[in-house]
Amino acid sequence: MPSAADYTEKIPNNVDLREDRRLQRALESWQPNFMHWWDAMGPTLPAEDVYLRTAVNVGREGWAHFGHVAMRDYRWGIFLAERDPDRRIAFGEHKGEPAWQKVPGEYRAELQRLIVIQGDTEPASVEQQRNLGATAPSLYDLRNLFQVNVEEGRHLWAMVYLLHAYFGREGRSEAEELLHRSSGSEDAPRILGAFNEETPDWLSFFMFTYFTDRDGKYQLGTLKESGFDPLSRTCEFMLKEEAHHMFVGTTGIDRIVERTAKLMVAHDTDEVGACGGIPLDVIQKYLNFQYSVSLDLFGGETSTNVANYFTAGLKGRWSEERRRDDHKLTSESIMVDALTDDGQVGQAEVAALVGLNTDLRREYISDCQTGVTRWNRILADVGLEQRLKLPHAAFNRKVGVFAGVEATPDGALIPAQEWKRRMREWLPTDVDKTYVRSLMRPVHERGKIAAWIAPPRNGINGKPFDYDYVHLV
Ligand code: BYC
Repeated sequence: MPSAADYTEKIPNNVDLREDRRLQRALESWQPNFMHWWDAMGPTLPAEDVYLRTAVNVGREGWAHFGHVAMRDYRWGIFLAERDPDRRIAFGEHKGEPAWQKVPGEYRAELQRLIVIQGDTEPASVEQQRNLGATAPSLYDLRNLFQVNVEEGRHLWAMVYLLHAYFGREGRSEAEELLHRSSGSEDAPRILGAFNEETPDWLSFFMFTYFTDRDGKYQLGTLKESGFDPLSRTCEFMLKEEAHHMFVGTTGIDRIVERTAKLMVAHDTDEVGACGGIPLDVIQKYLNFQYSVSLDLFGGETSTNVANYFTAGLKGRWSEERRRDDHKLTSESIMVDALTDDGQVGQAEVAALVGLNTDLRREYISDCQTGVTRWNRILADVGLEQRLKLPHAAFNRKVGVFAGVEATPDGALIPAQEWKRRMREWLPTDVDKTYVRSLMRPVHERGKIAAWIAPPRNGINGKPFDYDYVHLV
């Protein structure tokens, strides 16, 4: 299996697509539908070209090529990480058996479902972010937005390839549906909750790329462990692209906090709205929102679906191979969040297999905390005492054990009436959103940046901040 991408083909790929004419024809007939979707639902700001990276090789050494391209001419393709011919399934009841190169008949439905759910999130995020170009704080940020967008488009291709190549007619039909559902639609919404929320401003965008793309990292990490080798290899390569998306989120929030902190110190006030910054309490509310909707993406604390996926070898754990247990978990247990009989937040012991969503969510939560620690260091470094924090797992949840209760960010359960009265202290209000939106004036001039965010430390691919990352029409 070659690892270099073949760009002489209509659909760039490293899977020898030309050897399978039927599959090639099927994908080539999906391609115009994808372009139609991109034109209708993709970025709305007209740009002549953008300084983008394109995958050229999936190997370790230099997989990306950088250059100015018209976004519509971006070469969306199919790239799988290199195949390990000796790979074996690392967990579940098939542990030790050779990884599957074809879909095992008995797991067809479950695998297809996982691939469809994963695939559905990719175009959804492009739809959510489509209008942000019009209010980009700099050409550097605009370029990063477009990079994220084209790569989410490629991730859709990654899942569509699997559906076409391995799931026959049903797979092709699901691939069509991925272009028909749309984020926030009344009739045909995207499958998972967070992907139907709006991303109306850049603070939301950076929170999304920090918290929600990070769910992507963890879910892809579990699918990378899959016994179904083509899925594993697809996810492995997607994870490389995903790292940049989270970088955009982490450093985006760094730069907002940095600017806010500077204004707080310079004007000796928390009310930095008057000087064009985003107040820390508004940043905290956006964080509360995006984190809580992202926690929902891990499903219920206990789930028989996830137990079945694991036992069957379809979806593993984060860092499965580094875990020191039997990788079957048939006799282990785990403590999960639960409500006690007297209605308090507590813990319950359940079989480890049904608690695997909790296991993954915990990995995710501790990773999320690293960003918060980093942002708090920025505050501490300028001598401020205020701190950001992750809200309690019970806060603002719509999925799982806390879906039916209301909780404060500290995890105290409160009556619905009190929640209604106080939620504006914790979640962005219309006034907060209107204020943030009022700051979102485009800065499309080379080397300039909006006043509510600090410039980045470095440019992209060794280029300076004032590089002409995007040529607008
Ligand atoms: N919204 O048994 P449970 C990314 C459903 S992000 C709506 O606990 P399970 C990206 C659930 O489907 C990563 N419905 O669920 C990021 C089930 O339905 P059925 C995306 C929800 O199956 C940024 C029922 O509730 N990839 O890549 O254990 C930009 C019972 O729930 C939700 C994946 O998620 C929800 N939030 O776990 C671009 C990986 N949560 O069976 C891209 C694939 C649950 O009763 N998906 N439900 O009809 C999975 O692994 C699992 O399906 C889930 C849910 C983790 C999502």
